[in-house]
Amino acid sequence: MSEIAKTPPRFIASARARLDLREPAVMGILNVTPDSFSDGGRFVETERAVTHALDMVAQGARIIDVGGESTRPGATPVDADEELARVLPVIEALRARSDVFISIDTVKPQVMQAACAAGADLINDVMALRAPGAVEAAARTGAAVCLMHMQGEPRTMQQAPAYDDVVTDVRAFLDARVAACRAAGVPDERLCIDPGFGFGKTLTHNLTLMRALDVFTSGPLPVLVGVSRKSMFKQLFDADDMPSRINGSLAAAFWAAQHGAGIIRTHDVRETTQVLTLARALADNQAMASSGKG
Ligand code: 8Y7
Repeated sequence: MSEIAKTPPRFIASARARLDLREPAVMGILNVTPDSFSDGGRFVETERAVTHALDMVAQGARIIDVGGESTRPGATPVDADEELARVLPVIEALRARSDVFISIDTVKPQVMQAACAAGADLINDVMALRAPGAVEAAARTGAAVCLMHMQGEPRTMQQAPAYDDVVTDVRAFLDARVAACRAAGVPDERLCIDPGFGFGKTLTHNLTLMRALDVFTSGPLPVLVGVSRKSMFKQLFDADDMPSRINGSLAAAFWAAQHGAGIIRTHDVRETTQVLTLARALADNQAMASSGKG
């Protein structure tokens, strides 16, 4: 591979801000689905979420991904009003207290629009803007967009995932969604792509995509990789404990960084930041020397 092809795109931009991706950015996951153990109400939940977000920023996150609807298989769908009631106060409060790049994890055009008006910079859509009106809504916001591949829908996607060739199929899907965005007037500097690990994929599909990550990172758009704590590690290790899942996630994050990923989505920001620090130190010993650690 040529040096040029090995150099992934250097940034992603919203109308408000530009995020430098010459070093991979850590995206911290912020779930704001109601906590059944909390009786403090929405205000308390908002404060707790913002505190967690600011902790993740202090630990190295450069993007916070705010999600108000679980995409786990079997999760209960929520309507747009409820989703907005969960995420908007968090986005507003976080934007008031931090300059961090804020991502909104949603598939609903109405939520995209309101979240971006409240200060979100990136629309992270596991449906890749396939909901009616989503491409147009995203184009209007001026926000960046992450287009993720998913086969099927969350409720049933793990029942019998099947591909002719998983790498070619996922690549073709993402190319088509990128084309739809370009046609709606979204410039490339606002786009990134994601093979969607675990979304309608067997363990073998996930491993095949990870092995072939260069197919995605050698293109013109930044690549987001999300493997944090996913059940692929439970299966691979035949172990059902959280430390095993985190170990797998961190090792996969290292692989992803070595293969040109621009954004790593994770629950474990401090640990993932350390992994990226190691990847950086191995890639360029000048970084260590100039940081005074050499
Ligand atoms: C991903 C994601 C989830 C991912 C992107 C989980 C919202 C499931 N996974 N978004 N969302 N990529 N872009 O286990 O892999 O975190 S939710």
